[in-house]
Amino acid sequence: MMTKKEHLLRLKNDPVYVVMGEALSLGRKNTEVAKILLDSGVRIIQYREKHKTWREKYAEASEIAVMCKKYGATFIMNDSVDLAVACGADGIHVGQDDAPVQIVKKIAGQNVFVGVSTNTTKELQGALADGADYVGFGPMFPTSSKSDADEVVTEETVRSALEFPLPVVTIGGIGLENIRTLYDRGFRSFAMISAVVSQKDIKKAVDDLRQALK
Ligand code: TZP
Ligand code: MG
Repeated sequence: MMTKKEHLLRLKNDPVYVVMGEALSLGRKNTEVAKILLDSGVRIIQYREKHKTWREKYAEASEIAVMCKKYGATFIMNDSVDLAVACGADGIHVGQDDAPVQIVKKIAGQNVFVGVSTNTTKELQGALADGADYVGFGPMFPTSSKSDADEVVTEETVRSALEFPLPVVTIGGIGLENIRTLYDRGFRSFAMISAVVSQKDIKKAVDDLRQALK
């Protein structure tokens, strides 16, 4: 079993973090996509479904969690602490309107790591003060994958993110055409939905993204 520390080290060192979303997966089921991701070498997977029922989410997320364990991959649940605990997720990712970090830790325990979505310097500072283990930061670019996405981060906020003491996982509109620019700017972790799960050949998409960072 991997420890929380090992999962967090991976967040720092493995640039590819894939967020799943069935509506964007070209008709493939989340469980199917998860298997392809794992076979493509993806080791950080977030389960994110906004419109399924609790039971639907539980059924597929627990299946994916088992697959991730088998591959030694890191499994992160979006939004719901109860689903994360029920599935045995390694981490939980919460937004600014979800349960605060302290509450997440109180419910899920100290062995689960917690990521918080941030869009401003104030939110970055808040996540640090609250005890987050990593932050999601973005949107870096416009995206249509999230209906209620914030504005693209400002240049000033990018500078605070680059000096931030926790792992910073950039998100929003990231793909083959811009990942290298973010890397050259100093970012080291990239969360992507459509650039991976909306590609017909997911393995090739992942390989190309990793190649762009070499
Ligand atoms: N949070 C901020 S932007 C975003 C989320 C979940 C969507 C990212 O999707 P894509 O397809 O990688 O732009
Ligand atoms: Mg959320």
